[in-house]
Amino acid sequence: MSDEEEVGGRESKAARVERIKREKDGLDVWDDILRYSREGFDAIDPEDFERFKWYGVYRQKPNNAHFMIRLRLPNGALRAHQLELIADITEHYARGFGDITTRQNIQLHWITIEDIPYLFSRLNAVGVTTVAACGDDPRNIVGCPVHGVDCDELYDARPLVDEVHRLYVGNREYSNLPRKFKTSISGCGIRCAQGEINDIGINALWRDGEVGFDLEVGGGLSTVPRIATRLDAFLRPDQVAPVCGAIAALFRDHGCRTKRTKARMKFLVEQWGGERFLEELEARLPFAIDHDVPPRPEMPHVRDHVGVFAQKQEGLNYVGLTVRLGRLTAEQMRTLARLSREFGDGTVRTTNSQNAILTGVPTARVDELARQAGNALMPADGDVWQRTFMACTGAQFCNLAVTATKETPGEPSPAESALGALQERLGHFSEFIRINFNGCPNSCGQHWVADVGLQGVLMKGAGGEQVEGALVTIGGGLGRESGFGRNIGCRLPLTDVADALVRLFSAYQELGGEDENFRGWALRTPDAELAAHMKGEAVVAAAG
Ligand code: SRM
Ligand code: SF4
Repeated sequence: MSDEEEVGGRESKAARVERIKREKDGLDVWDDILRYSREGFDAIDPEDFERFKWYGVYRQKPNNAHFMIRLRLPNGALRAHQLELIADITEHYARGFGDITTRQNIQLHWITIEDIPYLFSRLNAVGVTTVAACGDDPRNIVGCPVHGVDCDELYDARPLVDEVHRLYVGNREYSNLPRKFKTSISGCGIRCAQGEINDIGINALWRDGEVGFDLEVGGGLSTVPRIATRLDAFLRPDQVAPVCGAIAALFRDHGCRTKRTKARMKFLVEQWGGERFLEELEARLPFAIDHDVPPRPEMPHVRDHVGVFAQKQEGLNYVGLTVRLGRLTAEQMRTLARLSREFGDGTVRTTNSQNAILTGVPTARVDELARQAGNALMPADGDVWQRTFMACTGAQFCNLAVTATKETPGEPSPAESALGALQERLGHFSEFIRINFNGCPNSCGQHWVADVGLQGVLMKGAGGEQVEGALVTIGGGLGRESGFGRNIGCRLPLTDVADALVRLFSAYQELGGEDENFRGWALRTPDAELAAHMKGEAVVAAAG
């Protein structure tokens, strides 16, 4: 179905979704879910599939009566007993595995409509919700996973995340937005919550000995990536929630509702510009915004919290563990929960780079914790490849996927093969290099902001047949020298991706300057040369 205006009298996708939302709010579908759970999959009104998203329930490909459920974890915060319950559900209802997502949530697949009410009642009983995890509403709020413990933190923004979460979730003021709406709030010293690629980015910063918050709006990825526009606003902590509410309302009232591809807030910000956006925002607030905002601090290229770090609480540490491609077995979930109880403070925090962090670990116990986590294949000193290699869901379950990423039943996993090849053939790499693998251009796995981005495409194979491949983007990143990856004109069959990555990083090791990082080398190396390295072709001919 076209996303654009009515085609040949048929309802466009945007018109259909808008009508579905008008006729019955997504939040009103719960009683129907209960009914369908009794009557079975075949009884489901196809239009209610759309509304199910408001409860974090999404049809999984190939749509054979199974669903993905997205557990909404504001700030990626979990208590051990919550993760133990998720592990039980994973084992008994989700075929044994779940994924940490790029918005710090956990997703489970293979769930049936019959089981949803029971599973949700168990999750709700331990304080885990799925409401507004999907749909045209405010999605999970990402935040710094080491809030409250990190020595370099400017402000513990967790209470603010919780306040905005309470404001957003289940609130009919925001349950019919033009499209998904993403918020990032943190007091992190390295801005790991990536405000610049969210609809709202709120980050702590200093001004004359006082901490306030920086506000940026209209960031996003997908097929039209955009870095958020910074507004002249210095917010006090008590202004954060009203500002988020007012921005969501602005988007609700002014966002595009006629084309799904244009219905994100970044297009409204682009159309209005920062100045008008701020005026419109202020007109909705009961207080004046302080416009005296100091320059933005420069952020490092490395923006995660993996590894072992001393906490601000003396004698305690947080330990960031690497989770391979974000995928956890039920057993690994139980191990994380157990380790957090035995060695830490009983919390497990998920990260937007699909990893997990345990906090409150006494110094004397760090080594044993790291040993046990390593045995469970979640090493704290995970090499850079496992630490930073991210992959979206891909064709295994995703309705929009062009290619496989993490896994396709019966076939080698392209992401796993590539990660394995880098680990085995290049071994330890001291530099932080971000490789993000997506099964289509939507960029759920954030390939635009990766050093090396892989975007699933269909292409011609050696014999002229159509094969699954990856289009390569290089040089993306946030923080210092931020920018989106550039298309270097290189498409590779998925079966060649592992070798191509090894060749690319080997070339960098050989040709990069002594103090030059991969980013610097990739920026100065011509596209054709990078592509030739990846394809194993003669570099001189390609560069010439
Ligand atoms: Fe996403 C749609 C998975 C983060 C941009 N995304 C989808 C769907 C629902 C497609 C489908 O119909 O099946 C995928 C569900 C497959 C499944 O079963 O898992 C899906 N998106 C994901 C996750 C699970 C990828 C991951 O492996 O981590 C992430 C879940 C986040 C969460 O927990 O809330 C995920 N998606 C993102 C991000 C990254 C982010 O938010 O930082 C983006 C880019 C940022 C942005 O929104 O601009 C993203 N997803 C999209 C888009 C493009 C939206 C657009 O504006 O055009 C779609 C397609 C759509 O909405 O029509 C999409
Ligand atoms: Fe699906 Fe594409 Fe998102 Fe991957 S990037 S989860 S393939 S929509």
